[in-house]
Amino acid sequence: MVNKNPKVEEADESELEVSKPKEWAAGIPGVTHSMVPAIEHMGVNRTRRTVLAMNQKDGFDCPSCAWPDPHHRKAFEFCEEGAKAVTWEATPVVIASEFWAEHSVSDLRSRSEYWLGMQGRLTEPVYKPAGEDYYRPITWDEAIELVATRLNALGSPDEAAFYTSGRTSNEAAFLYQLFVRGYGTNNLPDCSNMCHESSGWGMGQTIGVGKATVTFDDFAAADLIILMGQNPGTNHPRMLNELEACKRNGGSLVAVNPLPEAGLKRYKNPQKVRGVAGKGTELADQFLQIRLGGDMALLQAVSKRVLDAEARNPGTVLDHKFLAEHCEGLEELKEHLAQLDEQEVLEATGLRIEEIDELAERYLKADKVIITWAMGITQQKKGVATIKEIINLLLLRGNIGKPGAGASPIRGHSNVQGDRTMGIWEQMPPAFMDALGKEFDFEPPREHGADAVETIRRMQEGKIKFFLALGGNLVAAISDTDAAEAAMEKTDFTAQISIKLNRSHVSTGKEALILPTMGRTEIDIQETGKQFVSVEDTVCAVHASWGRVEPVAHTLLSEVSIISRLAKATLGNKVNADWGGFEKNYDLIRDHISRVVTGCENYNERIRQDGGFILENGPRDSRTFHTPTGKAVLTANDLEAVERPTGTLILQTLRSHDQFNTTIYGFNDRYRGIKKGRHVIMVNAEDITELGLADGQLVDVYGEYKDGRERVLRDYRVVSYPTPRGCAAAYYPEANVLVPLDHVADGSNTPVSKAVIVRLRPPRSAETETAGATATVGAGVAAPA
Ligand SMILES: Nc1nc2c(c(=O)[nH]1)N[C@H]1C(S)=C(S)[C@@H](COP(=O)(O)OP(=O)(O)OC[C@H]3O[C@@H](n4cnc5c(=O)[nH]c(N)nc54)[C@H](O)[C@@H]3O)O[C@H]1N2
Ligand SMILES: Nc1nc2c(c(=O)[nH]1)N[C@H]1C(S)=C(S)[C@@H](COP(=O)(O)OP(=O)(O)OC[C@H]3O[C@@H](n4cnc5c(=O)[nH]c(N)nc54)[C@H](O)[C@@H]3O)O[C@H]1N2
Ligand code: SF4
Ligand SMILES: [Mo]
Repeated sequence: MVNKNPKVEEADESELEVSKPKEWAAGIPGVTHSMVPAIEHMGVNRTRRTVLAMNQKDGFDCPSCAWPDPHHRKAFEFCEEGAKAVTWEATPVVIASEFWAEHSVSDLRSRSEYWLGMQGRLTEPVYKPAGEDYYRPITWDEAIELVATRLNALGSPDEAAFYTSGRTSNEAAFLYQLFVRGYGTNNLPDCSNMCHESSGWGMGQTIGVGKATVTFDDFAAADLIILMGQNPGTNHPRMLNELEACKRNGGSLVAVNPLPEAGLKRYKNPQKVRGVAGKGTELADQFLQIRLGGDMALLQAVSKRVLDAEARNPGTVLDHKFLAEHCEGLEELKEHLAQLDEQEVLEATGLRIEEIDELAERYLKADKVIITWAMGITQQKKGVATIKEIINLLLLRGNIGKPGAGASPIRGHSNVQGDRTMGIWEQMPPAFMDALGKEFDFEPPREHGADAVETIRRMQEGKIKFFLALGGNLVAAISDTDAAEAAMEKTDFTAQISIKLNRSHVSTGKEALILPTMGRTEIDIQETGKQFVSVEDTVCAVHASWGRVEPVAHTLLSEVSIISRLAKATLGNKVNADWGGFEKNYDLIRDHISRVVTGCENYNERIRQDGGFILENGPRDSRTFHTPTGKAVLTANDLEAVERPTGTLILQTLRSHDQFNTTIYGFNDRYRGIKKGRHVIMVNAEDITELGLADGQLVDVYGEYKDGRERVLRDYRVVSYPTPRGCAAAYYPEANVLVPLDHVADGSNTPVSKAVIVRLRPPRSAETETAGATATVGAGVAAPA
């Protein structure tokens, strides 16, 4: 292993390069872009053992996104983004013991997220005592004892919160929630609270299950796939294979997005000769460049057209049999949509009537329709209601519970869905709690716990004093960065189980602990031999994942080991669980999962089947809807447009091509033509002119939320970009500074990261320089609010 800290160059934002956005995604450049750094960082052997084992049946599950694997695997079952994630994790560079004495926490806090992540893998537990500015290495026994002592000293279990990020395996997640509930709280915030929480509620309340109602094969079998609020070319790259397959089978694709994302337009499949040399496959047949937050209006307008078509030709348009047998609420929906104001729709969407008509015609022509979506839909104030509108549109023509059709939220983290199945949720239903209590002979707490936003609020109020994280980087991922950091610093004790350094290790409680763990790529050997873990992808397929390379250090413990030891030290005999046994043999954990988690019966046997198994899903398998009436519910939802005062813009925060959430791999957003920098705000050319700005100039970006707190991103460069008028985009996590903690989606409490009102002003840095530097900024923009 490489025991020295590499020299890491921070980005020089003044070197920003901008070129035209790309028209196509993937192809050979995608693969070479990933393989060169892989070999450079890991050498040929480690690259071969990791990248080539990725997504193979005897290998490990790609730790990046939650896109599923095909039944028949090729030799290369990965994409550029998967290779980057693996290179970042399996790098042999480790943080040496001396690092901690050389860098104070204050020094580390001045570094960028990129710099922190590039220091290499964490290998030993380190502890920062209260009042000190340095971490120092301690033993595992000391670290475990410290957590147990602090937890057992709290006045109430609800003074602690236990976060989970979606890379954690099913086995670790199951033990973690047992530990937390055994300790006595449901404060189990997770990354899903900031991600697909709106999908869970929108689907749960209408069709009784918050998961996709499609299988992998349905994509290729669909007549029409409508992709909403999603950038698959970067965030789910191998999804493009299935979109291509759908086209090849005669299906069509519609993309609804404010940005003309490369992966929505044209795809060069790196596995095919045509993809290497030719022009690739034309993807979207129709591209609707919608305004931010306009989807709910669009969906209502399309459903209204479907109902109008039925009124013109009674009995021929709706799926009457399905609606009569399986659904309720049709009359209410009809009544509600009859009132729809088309002018309001045009304003909210920014689209032309003909574009909406065309989409409705495409929908009516298709027998099998899938609608997919991701963060462009869920991270909106009306996210839950918008998802209910997706369900409305699908139900009208029976597009749920038949092959080639369905609702498909596309999950983010590779196992975020599995973690929820295992009980990582602050509001698990009573039936789960009953089964858990019975299995382990204890009384689980019944009161709902705090989600991610609520956890920060309770830290602000001094009610949550202890924080433990199983992966992730909550301080950087949650909204209102400054407030979140202050809240975290107000706590007494924070501990992070992590593989690499990040912002959450340097914005800590008074005492802080880092517990390094093994990644999914690494071979996990315990007393009874080699262990595997299991995960669930976005289409409910559960399968095994086997590490394939030597762990970067022998001091590392697996997540299962760390949690078992923490639980044993903290709980003693409070729950009837063989914590020591779990660590030695993960089959024992899976035996418990079989008995507690519905759908996971005979888990050990089924997980060993070729390719794993698919969890049951009522709507998908048998049109069974676990709602109070047993029927799927068509819902009437009131429109609410995003209001934009004059002189402001609606900002969305999104991912570049060189990052995984808060992990920054590099400074290029290749498909969008933005290179060597991240401090940019993408704005429509006409808005740039109207606001009196110049393409390429620096601005300060101010949040307009009126709660007395100043929110600003300084020295951002304006980049002219084909986004709709009035809409802008900037990269997350940096832009989280602008998202207010209280700006959350109705009904899911998810931060509204895709519609923040901002105002651009001349940069403060320029005001102190020559007057000439601000000359290009017009009064309309410069005027203070
Ligand atoms: N390489 C890579 N892969 C990842 C991740 C990563 O960071 N890097 N993150 C993972 C995670 S956790 C997640 S949740 C997923 C996220 O996957 P995405 O949801 O694709 O991620 P975002 O970058 O947030 O992109 C949001 C998309 O929605 C569009 N959009 C924004 N607002 C609206 C709107 O109002 N309406 C419509 N119709 N579109 C809108 C944006 O223009 C953009 O194309 O990706 C996962 N995969
Ligand atoms: N403004 C804005 N904010 C957002 C979003 C947005 O679009 N805009 N997106 C939201 C979404 S969709 C999500 S999912 C959240 C993401 O929130 P998180 O899941 O909290 O963040 P990540 O950046 O994925 O976490 C990365 C860290 O996880 C640790 N890690 C990586 N692999 C492992 C592992 O195998 N085990 C352990 N124990 N640790 C590991 C590493 O130390 C790494 O630094 O952010 C949300 N925040
Ligand atoms: S599509 Fe997602 S899961 Fe598949 S290899 Fe790429 S990053 Fe990994
Ligand atoms: Mo996510």
